[in-house]
Amino acid sequence: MKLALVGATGMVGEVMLKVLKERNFPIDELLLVASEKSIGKKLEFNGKKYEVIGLAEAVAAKPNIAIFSAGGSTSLEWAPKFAAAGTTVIDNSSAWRMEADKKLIVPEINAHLLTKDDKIIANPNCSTIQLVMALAPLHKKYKMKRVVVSTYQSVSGTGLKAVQQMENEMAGVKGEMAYPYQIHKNALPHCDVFEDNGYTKEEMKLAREPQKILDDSSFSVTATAVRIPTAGGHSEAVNVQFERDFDLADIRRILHETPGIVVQDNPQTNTYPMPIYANDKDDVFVGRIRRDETQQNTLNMWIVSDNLRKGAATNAIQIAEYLVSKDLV
Ligand code: 11C
Repeated sequence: MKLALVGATGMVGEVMLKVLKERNFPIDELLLVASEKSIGKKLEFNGKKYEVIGLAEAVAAKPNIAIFSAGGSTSLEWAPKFAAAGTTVIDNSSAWRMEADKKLIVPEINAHLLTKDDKIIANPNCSTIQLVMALAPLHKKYKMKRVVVSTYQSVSGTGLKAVQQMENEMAGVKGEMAYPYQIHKNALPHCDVFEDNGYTKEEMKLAREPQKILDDSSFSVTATAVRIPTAGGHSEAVNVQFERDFDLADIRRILHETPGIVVQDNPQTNTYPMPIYANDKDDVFVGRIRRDETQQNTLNMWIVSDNLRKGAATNAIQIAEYLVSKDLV
């Protein structure tokens, strides 16, 4: 297995290396790839030093799989070049997600759709992944009508510059700004850029990606995405209206039995998911599970997950693991 990691020097790239090692992903040859300015840099993996190479050199090396975490424009330009060389690309950016001929994969939900012909596979947005992980098994049984989600997103979703902005502000040090306002002691109802309809791109990803992953356009999702001064993971307050009435104990049982979900829910002991617990873990944590008493067949819950792990690196590596296990690369 020849594996290329494109964007190896970035924040998600760093987590990718950690997760690859933890999961003992089978690698015979590892190519660490980044933009021009990082070529020649040395990175360590599994006790061995690797020199970072450029994209053209990596395409020429014809890896079996290339996991991209280098932003949309790099993916748009380079993923087709890797694909043309026979490499299967797993892309973390939003570049290909909504293309009709590209699959949008959360392995626990729809990896079975993948074939040898899928040469560019899209990894969903981090806030979408944790949302659909909890919604998918509930939808199967009770059929969703409408979802209202409000997110509380980690600065790590924006990248290193944003983490540094928060740390500088906490230390009272002046520095570069990743956001239009301070993030320390603040909440910004603004994740990613604004679109013409008044929603942000992040909100529209939440509104559109779940239908594609669940292969069902019969339900709708509306979102408000908010950036908060935390670094450990994204949190989501989720209100779900179902077609059918449900039993709360059954909702808990379904979530409890779903691989990748951990239920943390006990008001008596102040037990609920938080980024400080989800940080550096692969699971999606669900709590505050309760009936919406103002509307029929409606549930409220709180979902937290590490956006750099299940929301990015882990999900992409699980896709790679699936491809290897089914002999699709
Ligand atoms: C954030 N969800 O937290 C974003 C980061 O479309 O893959 C990932 C952006 C994307 O701001």
